[in-house]
Amino acid sequence: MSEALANLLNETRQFPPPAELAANANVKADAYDEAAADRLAFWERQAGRLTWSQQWEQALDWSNAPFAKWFVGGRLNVAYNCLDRHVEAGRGDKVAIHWEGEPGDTRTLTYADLHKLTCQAANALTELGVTAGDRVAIYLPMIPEAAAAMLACARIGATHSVVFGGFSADALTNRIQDASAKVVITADGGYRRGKPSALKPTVDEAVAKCPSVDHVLVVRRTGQEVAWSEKDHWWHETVETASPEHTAESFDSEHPLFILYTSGTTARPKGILHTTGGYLTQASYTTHAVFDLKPESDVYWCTADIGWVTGHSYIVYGPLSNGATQVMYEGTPDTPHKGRFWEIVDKYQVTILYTAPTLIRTMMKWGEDIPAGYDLSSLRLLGSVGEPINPEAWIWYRQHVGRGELPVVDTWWQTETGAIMVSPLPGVTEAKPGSAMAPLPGIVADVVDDQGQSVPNGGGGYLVLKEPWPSMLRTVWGDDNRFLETYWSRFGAGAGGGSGDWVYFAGDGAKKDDDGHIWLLGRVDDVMLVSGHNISTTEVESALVSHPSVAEAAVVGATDPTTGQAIVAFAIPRGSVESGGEAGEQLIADLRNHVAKTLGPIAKPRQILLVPELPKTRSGKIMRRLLRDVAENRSLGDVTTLQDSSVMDLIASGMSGGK
Ligand code: 6R9
Repeated sequence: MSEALANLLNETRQFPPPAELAANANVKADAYDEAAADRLAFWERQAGRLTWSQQWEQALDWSNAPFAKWFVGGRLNVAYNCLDRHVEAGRGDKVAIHWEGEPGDTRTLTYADLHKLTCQAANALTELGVTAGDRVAIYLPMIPEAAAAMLACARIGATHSVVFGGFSADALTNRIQDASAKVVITADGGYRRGKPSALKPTVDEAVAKCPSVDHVLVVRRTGQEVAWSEKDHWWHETVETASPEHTAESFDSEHPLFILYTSGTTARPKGILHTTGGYLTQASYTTHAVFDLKPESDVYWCTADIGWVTGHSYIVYGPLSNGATQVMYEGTPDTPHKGRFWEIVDKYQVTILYTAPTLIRTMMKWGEDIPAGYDLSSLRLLGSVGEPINPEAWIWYRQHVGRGELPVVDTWWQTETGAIMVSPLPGVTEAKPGSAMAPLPGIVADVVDDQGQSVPNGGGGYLVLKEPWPSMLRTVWGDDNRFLETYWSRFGAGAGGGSGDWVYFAGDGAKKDDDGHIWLLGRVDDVMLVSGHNISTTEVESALVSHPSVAEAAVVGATDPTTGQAIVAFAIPRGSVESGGEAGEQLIADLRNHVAKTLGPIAKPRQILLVPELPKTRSGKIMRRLLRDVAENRSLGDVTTLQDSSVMDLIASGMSGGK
């Protein structure tokens, strides 16, 4: 067994919440005590924030662990909770979505508008033969119809499987087949990087191999030419002509709400199954607690795509169940110019912004002059999700987007957890840049060593969850064994030992600092073993990003005859930094010394390459596996999930001249 993670980074800055936010926060410090006193009663109170047509009898049935049932016997309709109840309470005229298309076209949908569209889509799907329990695949750009399609499925009890619009025909085919989807909802195309990008041909190719699909519903977005078959129906001829009257039926709390395939940086994607009552309870509560969302006054913007879990929980179900007004944007952050995001914040007076570290680091690379050119004074809270955020990127975000005063909530969670699990509370926590801090009220997380023992403060190991939570995945679609093996067989009862308690293995490395706060250190598969020490890629990357010349960095362990593995780093210089020729050589030497000085000599990279880009998944996570291939001079593995495959050519050509 290898050593626990070496604990290298020593970040001591700490930022208390602004006094006014703290005084008016939705959730205060007593929530932790309340939840600790009686966790299930706490979650029952949060479930009570929703409207149920039938009260549950039991908060949690864990008798068949790790297969959970939450709010047993309760019945509710998710779409009713996201739409009807706001309309019925007289808030139908409130804006639900300020939509901004990439070319600059806009639409405003009130709660009444979104309710109507959802009811029409529900009627149209029913007309196409979709009934409760059927699966519907959704392959759409970021347009309001995407939210309406998801809500329409929820409304009639069909289980949706959203597939990111950038995925290939093969990826779409596999996902449709795995779930035996009956209907696909798509569009002719969407706008990306300044031009229409087709979707329908990909669906045609996939559907040809998917006999389960009876119908394809097509939204007209770009007006591109499309091939047409007898399975195809235009959304505007089917949905928009359907009756807007639809009464939402209630479903069992454990009715399957959606399947979402994990981005799977390595293996075959897993269909993560989420159900109704528990999922909505936690998605809704965390939106209220972590973003301190005030539906009367806030304008919320989550920049994720609905093809990812962040889009499910924090564009659709969390914000809408809370009655929020939000911004939805179709396109890329640099179209038509690099200030597009800040222009949108300024235009809609966004108050809460939730984005990803990859975006923040890209903005760092482009330079602070860009956000400085816009009025960002409406913002009051900033969030981050998707990867560990390097302390320097956190500070940059707070400084250049948050005027040096806004709280930043670094939210750790996964497709599998369904909702945020470890995060500061913006009105309570004295946040440390780079730390997700502490499990939210009602969540029991810990960092354990190889034997599953809780590590002391200052120690490193694996992040685990020690008690079930309402929005937990219920299984891997069609593969209970994979569910058991992947998440529950590493520690605790599932490993055949321990006290009989079930322990969820998240697959992330983590450490506890001297105060017991949690720092995420990247996927366990990415950890490096250098001269017998487990070193996290995240810490070395954060040390590199803390150098004023570096915007972004990725670090991998490459086989080394003396040290077992050696650290190889890929770094993107900041916008104005000179990095060619001698200046580049000098910068590399400086960076190696900088890492050694920050983290200690054990972490000094053997080699650093200055590169213009890094390989990322389409959800913005760095694909270290491919960089390992480059560092070890292997031919590249599967590059199909890369956002931009030409990046690897750029990096490989830099490599031949390297070292
Ligand atoms: C929500 C989402 C999950 C993996 C997760 C971890 C990484 C997400 C993070 C974070 C450090 C954070 N991750 N948030 N790592 N700090 N705040 O991203 O879901 O796409 O399933 O990815 O993302 O490695 O295990 P998903």
